[in-house]
Order: sequence, then structure tokens, then C-alpha cells
Amino acid sequence: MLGLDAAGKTTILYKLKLHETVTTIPTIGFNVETLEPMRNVTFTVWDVGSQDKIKALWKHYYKDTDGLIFVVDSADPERFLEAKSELTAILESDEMREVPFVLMANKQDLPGARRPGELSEELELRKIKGHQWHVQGCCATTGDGLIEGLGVLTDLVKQVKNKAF
Ligand SMILES: Nc1nc2c(ncn2[C@@H]2O[C@H](COP(=O)(O)OP(=O)(O)O)[C@@H](O)[C@H]2O)c(=O)[nH]1
Ligand SMILES: [Mg+2]
Repeated sequence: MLGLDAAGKTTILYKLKLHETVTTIPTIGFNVETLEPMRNVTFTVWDVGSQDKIKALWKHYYKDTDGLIFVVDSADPERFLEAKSELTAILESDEMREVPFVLMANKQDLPGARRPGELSEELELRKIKGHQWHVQGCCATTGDGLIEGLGVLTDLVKQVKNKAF
């Protein structure tokens, strides 16, 4: 799970793991948790910190990734361009070839939050080649949309794997 700082990654992880809204501080390094199996699939979620210094380390987590959760603060349009270029850079990495992703359009509860469809336009997801993707609206603090997003990611990962063998 990657995304700009303050997008809501750590909040998402602990909502899924503990069913609680935790108070977060900027993540230094990473959090990793294994979630209870959903539909026979076990998720090991790496929530990798995204302050500038740590972002340089993201690439070390790409290896053996089956699916990417990319989290965006839907109510922060000033950072959409930055989010888009980070996402593009991740997907262009050799180790991320064909890895499907779900873009979590987080913070849907905030006034002015862009809807999932608008966000995919803003981030020009249609231009991305070689990756299956889906945009999921969510709210990490209530948990709305999180399970749905993981469900879609499961389907996309299975599709890619079935194609490969
Ligand atoms: N209103 C609202 N705030 C959120 C949501 N998700 C996260 N936040 C807040 O955004 C801030 C950054 O969240 P955090 O999980 O630390 O982001 P990270 O840097 O991506 O790990 C925290 O104050 C969270 O409480 C959401 O869905 N709605
Ligand atoms: Mg964090």
C-alpha cells in the first residue's frame, strides 16, 4: 500500500486490522500486518511511509507484490498531480510489471472530495498501459469501501495470475 503522506494509508491498515480508527502520526519506516482471510485470500499489507526520505525506499518493497493499493486524499486536488506522478513511477518499475492496482479514493466524507470517477479522470488512469485497475471510493475513518476495494483487488490479482499460467 503506497500513496502520498497523509493520504490515509495507516488509517486504512488499522481499520482493516483492528476495526478501529487509530490516531496516526507520520509513518517512519513501515507498518506490516496480516489480515484475517477474506474469501480464502490472506492479505499481508505493507503500509510504507511516504515522507520524502522514505519514498526513496519504496522500490525495495516492489518485489513479490501481487497487488498495489494506492491511496489518494480525494479532497486534496493540489496534490493530484504529485500523486499521479508517484503512481506512474511505481507502475513503470520492472518489478511491478502487470501488477494490478486499486486506487483508493479516500476521504470521501470530506466536503469537496472528488468522486472516484472524477479522480480517475484527474489522474488520467485510462492512459496507464499494462495494468488492470479499479478506483474505489472509501472513507478510512468509517471503513466504508475498504473491504470492497480489497475484494476487487483479489479479483484482479486472480485474473492476472490465471492469465500467467
Ligand atoms: N476525514 C477523513 N480523514 C481521514 C481519512 N483517512 C485518514 N484521515 C486522516 O488523515 C490524516 C493522515 O492519515 P494517515 O493514515 O496517517 O496517512 P498516511 O500518511 O497515508 O499513513 C490523519 O489525521 C487521519 O485521521 C478519511 O477517510 N476521512
Ligand atoms: Mg502512515
